[in-house]
Amino acid sequence: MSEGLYTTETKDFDQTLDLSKIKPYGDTMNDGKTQLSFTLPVPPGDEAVEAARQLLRQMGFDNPQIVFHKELTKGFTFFNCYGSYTRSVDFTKIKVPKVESVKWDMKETDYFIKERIGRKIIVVGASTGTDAHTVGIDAIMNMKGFAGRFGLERYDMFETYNMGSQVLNEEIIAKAIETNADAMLVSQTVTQKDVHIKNMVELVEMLEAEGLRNKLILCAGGPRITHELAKELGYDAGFGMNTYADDVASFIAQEIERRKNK
Ligand code: B12
Repeated sequence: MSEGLYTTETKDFDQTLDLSKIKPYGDTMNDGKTQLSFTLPVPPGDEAVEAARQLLRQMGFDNPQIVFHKELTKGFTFFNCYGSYTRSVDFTKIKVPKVESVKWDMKETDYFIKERIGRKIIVVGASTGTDAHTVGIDAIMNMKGFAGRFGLERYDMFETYNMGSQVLNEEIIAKAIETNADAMLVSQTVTQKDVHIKNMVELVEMLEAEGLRNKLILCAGGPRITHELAKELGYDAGFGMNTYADDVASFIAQEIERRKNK
């Protein structure tokens, strides 16, 4: 066996990591290798594959490969593709607004609330508007929690009211008034036609009209919610995917303390 042909040494590969120019990693650094899929509104065939290839080139991919395609329904073709992405982003310049609080676990948060606030924090939550997705709000609020982290119901120092899904803004506001809530948790999963924005803005307007906005800590969450978006829409904080009750519990406890000291 000739030396070198089967060598596993990596010295020939590009190993340069320049954070000011990052691009997708496939097999080796800076190769730009990316997998993507999309559908075109044309029937399958050579012309469809060529159209997909040309689109990939226009998107900035070198060596575009269509590795799979299949008719989805009459007149529509689905593609799986690979290509080497040619552009890059400057990772050192990226700034993402984040919720400003120290993340504690359940025991630490309970201890802080007991010591510094001296009473239970009351929270109402729901998946609002027409949104029927309950898994996200349950992950945050229910006893069992999510991925090995308990939800707010499990905390000694939170009193929680999870109203479920498809709850109208009027209903969650009424519950906040009835329970004298400190915080309101709104979950929004469906974002088609920006329905979440309309719904979230309407809630803020209704709270302002009731003179309640400044009395409540208002948090939004969901797979497409960012802290930046939530702040823009008039919320105190926004939480996206991979959030745990720990994140929002720490934030609420610390925000109550901050407001006390204002
Ligand atoms: C399960 C599911 C359903 C179930 C919901 C059952 C239930 N009881 O919840 C059913 C079948 C009912 C359903 C229906 C629909 N669904 Co659906 N569904 C899903 C699915 C597969 C999983 C969602 C989920 O449970 N995720 C797991 C949880 C744990 O994640 P999460 O919600 O992101 O929550 C986390 C964070 O976001 C955050 N979080 C969430 N909320 C909150 C709130 C606060 C305050 C905080 C702090 C944090 C927080 O914390 C959570 C834990 O980390 C997704 C696809 C996917 N794989 O994600 C589609 C998906 C969400 N559904 C979708 C759609 C389009 C629909 C329908 C419109 C389909 C239809 N045409 O009928 C309907 C809508 C019904 C309605 N009126 O809302 C789209 C949404 C697209 C969009 N961006 O708008 C998705 C993305 C599927 C897709 N790719 O098209 N769906």
